Amino acid sequence: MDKKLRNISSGCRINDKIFSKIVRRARRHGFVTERDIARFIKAEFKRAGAGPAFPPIVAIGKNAVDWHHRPTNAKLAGGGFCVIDFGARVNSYCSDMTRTIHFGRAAKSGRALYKKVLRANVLCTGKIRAGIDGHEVYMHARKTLGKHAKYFGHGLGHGLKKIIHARPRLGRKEGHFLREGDIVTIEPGVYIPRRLGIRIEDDVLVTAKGRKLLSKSTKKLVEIREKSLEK
Ligand SMILES: [Mn+2]
Repeated sequence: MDKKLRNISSGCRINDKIFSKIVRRARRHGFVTERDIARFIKAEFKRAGAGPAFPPIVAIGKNAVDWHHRPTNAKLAGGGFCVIDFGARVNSYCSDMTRTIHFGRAAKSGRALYKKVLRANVLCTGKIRAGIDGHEVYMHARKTLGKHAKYFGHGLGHGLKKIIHARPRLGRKEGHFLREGDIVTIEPGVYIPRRLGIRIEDDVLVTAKGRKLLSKSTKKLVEIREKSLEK
């Protein structure tokens, strides 16, 4: 296995472990604000002997409309969808994962929207293979999102190397052909102004025959119940 794959795979494993710890702690009401989760992620990177590939993004409710949101003291409880975007850096190599969880019970409409983003994530990942143009996969995401494509304002993904936003790009520009051994992100998102943001991002290895998913965290919608509703 080459150095890049070894280190990014190890970053992905660290991300998976951290995400499951976040969910466990959130269920015990161990986080009050966005910053609490961001702080936890950074501490966990350190524990794992890794660093951050970029400053973690934690964005609750309408804060997630800005997909580069910096964590604030905004309260999480009952705040709706929360985008958590982070990646471990291992021996300089960057990994990158996003999960969106829900604080409080999700409404039917929110759940449907989440499913739509998840569908784009899964279907686009299924299109990854050596030789395909990243732009084609990006266009497939737009098609899958249908009427919500207008709320998907960023690229579908990017290469991962020692820099976080590397080539090839899966976006508006044509001619970014994927090659065997590339590791790319697949990160469709929907951002409804003044309301919410949802993004689901995995790291995917391009293989000769297709692809291998390196991010293994669950993509089933996680809902964090409110304290007052517990018996
Ligand atoms: Mn990314």
